[in-house]
Amino acid sequence: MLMKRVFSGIQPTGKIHLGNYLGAVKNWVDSQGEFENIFCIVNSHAITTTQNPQELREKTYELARVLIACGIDPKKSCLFIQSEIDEHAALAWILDCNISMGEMSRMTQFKDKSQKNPKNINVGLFNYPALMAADILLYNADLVPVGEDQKQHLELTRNVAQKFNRDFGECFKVPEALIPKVGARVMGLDDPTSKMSKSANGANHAIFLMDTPDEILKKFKKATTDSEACIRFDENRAGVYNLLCIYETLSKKTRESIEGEFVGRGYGDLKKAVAEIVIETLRPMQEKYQLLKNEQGYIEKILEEGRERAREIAQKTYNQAKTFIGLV
Ligand code: ATP
Ligand code: LTN
Repeated sequence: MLMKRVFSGIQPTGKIHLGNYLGAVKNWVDSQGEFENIFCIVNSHAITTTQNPQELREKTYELARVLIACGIDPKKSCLFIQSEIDEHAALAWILDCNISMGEMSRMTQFKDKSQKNPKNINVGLFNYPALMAADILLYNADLVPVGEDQKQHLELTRNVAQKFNRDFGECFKVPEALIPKVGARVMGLDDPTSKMSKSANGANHAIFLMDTPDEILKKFKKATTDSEACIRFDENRAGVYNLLCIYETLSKKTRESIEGEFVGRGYGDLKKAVAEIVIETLRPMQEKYQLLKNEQGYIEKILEEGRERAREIAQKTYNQAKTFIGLV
């Protein structure tokens, strides 16, 4: 039987954080044996917000190194850089012409990001979901493992694929989102009402995967909680709920047993326990990351092989789409 194909992407916009890991990357790593995997560093998406060119180049390779350190195995998964395959931007144009302004205007990420950065509201930011749809559809992905925030973009991807297939013939596979039951929406430690994000500013907002144990402990100690004393999974108490969910995902314990563990204990104990499990989870990745730093040319080689494999698939789908629509 043919393996299902997974495709997912991550932006090299900043340091990768615990939300990226629990919402997406952990699931990419865990399911490597089960699926055929294609993972993409989406640097063309990154330029929808202002980037320093030299830093963007560096962050792209740095992210590849972090992903390998997290457990992406180049023997099992294809890893490549989006801008190296021209077909992404080219298919996005074809999709643009098949997505209505109404549907695109409903995307909430555009509204959030343009509010956060009113000085650079560009057409690419508005159009971002069409490029994301192109990423996915080029590779005939069955499944797309992402965090909760990407659900709406996946719906748009499915809609445009279905519309294209209806109007021009069966060209695209209609993909499904794969959203984890826990960890799909890790919130900022300083503000548990907004999702942990690479582009947020607060010093105490996110746990980065390469943070030292000291930094991790300090950040958790300062995490916003509330004035109630009892430690329970209660979505209305966002700060404590966020800490408990992180603990739940990493400890793999049930909610009942976690609540039992913290009966009669205070927030200080909870914060310490969460910090410890995060530190222990990240330790082997941090060690591997340091080792990879010394392996000259290793990441470059993985990305080169990834590019060749990705190109083969992408060209085929793109040429098919061009034929269907009458461009060849
Ligand atoms: P930015 O905030 O700069 O837009 P980001 O932190 O959302 O960036 P992306 O590269 O856009 O990071 O996302 C990579 C993956 O991580 C996506 O699948 C996304 O759904 C997931 N993800 C991002 N933030 C979180 C979060 N706080 N909780 C769970 N998953 C998340
Ligand atoms: N839009 C996503 C990143 C992304 C992606 C993709 C995820 C770009 N292309 C394709 C899955 C599949 C984000 O902002 N997190």
